[in-house]
Amino acid sequence: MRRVLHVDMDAFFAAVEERRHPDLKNKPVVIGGSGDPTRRGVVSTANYAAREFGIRSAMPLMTAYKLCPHAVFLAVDMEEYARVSEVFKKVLREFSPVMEDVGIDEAFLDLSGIDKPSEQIAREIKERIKAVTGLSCSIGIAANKLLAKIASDMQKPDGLTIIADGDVEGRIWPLPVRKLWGVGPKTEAYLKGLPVNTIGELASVPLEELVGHFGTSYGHYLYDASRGLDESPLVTHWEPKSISRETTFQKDSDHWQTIAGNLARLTGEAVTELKERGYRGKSVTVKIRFNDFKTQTRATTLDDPADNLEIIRKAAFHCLGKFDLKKKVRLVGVRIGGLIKL
Ligand code: TTP
Ligand code: MG
Repeated sequence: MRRVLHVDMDAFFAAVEERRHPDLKNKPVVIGGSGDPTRRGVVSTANYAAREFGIRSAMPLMTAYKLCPHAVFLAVDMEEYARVSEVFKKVLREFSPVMEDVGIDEAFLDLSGIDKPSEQIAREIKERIKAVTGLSCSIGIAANKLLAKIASDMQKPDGLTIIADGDVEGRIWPLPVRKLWGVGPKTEAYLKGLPVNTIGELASVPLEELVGHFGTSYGHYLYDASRGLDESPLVTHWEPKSISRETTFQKDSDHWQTIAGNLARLTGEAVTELKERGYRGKSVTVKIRFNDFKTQTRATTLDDPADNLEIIRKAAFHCLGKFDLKKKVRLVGVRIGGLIKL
């Protein structure tokens, strides 16, 4: 049986800012535009304290300011959010290689091949994400993407919702149609006129009628979706642009031997995968993240595409030599890029 997990980070941009600025805790925080509510711009997100004042994503900053003048308004720092996004997606890939990256703060993971109860996997993922990012997320698990995404939204924040077979009538049908992926405000308004408000009511409309209203393709989609049916596969990237390995130390280290030893091991693993998959690489990049989360990379280009361990390890050590290792290191990684198929 298929098992799909959906993760959505809680109040994502705001949570990243709260983690960086602990003094923001328990204050209403609004992220949007340049962070100046007297200037044009919309709310990207607000933390839960600010949402209590009615502040929502996509609302003009000026409106948010009127609703809660004492909220803290901050500018969008996309670079930082993208960096944290990569960190939590990396955690997901540690659990299963079949991951679909859907947005800056959400992703699907195929759990079908994992031999552990759903709840346990979800708890482990939440713990790991919390440990490496300091942030909470909400997880939904179900037989397909459609239901997993609905589930992750059901108990926000810090939620964990598992939709079992047979739960569709009891837990999905009472929800408003808008909760279905692919039902936007227009379809919602149209359905209201029928009148169809809940997913259960939608499921009671005969297929021919739906096709009459919405055409063959979308009509069939709504018919299946209202029954919790969805066979769409996870969209992953099959052709790798690069092969990489990285590790976060249990304890931050400034011990050169430890860093170099790990780099040698990771390079060995990456080269093994390179060979197994029949590639040669043209570039080698080493990544170091320091204990203040500052991340640096140093790269080198090989004379010829290679899959030889000696050559690639030498290149990796050449890169390592280009770092100024003054601070403690929390993560070291290596990436072999410029891949060509043999
Ligand atoms: P969401 O997951 O929709 O929202 P959220 O993570 O802030 O809150 P929730 O706990 O309800 O999941 O979106 C993720 C991020 O995307 C959000 O933090 C900011 C950004 N975003 C915008 O920039 N504009 C928008 O209109 C929305 C909805 C989100
Ligand atoms: Mg979110």
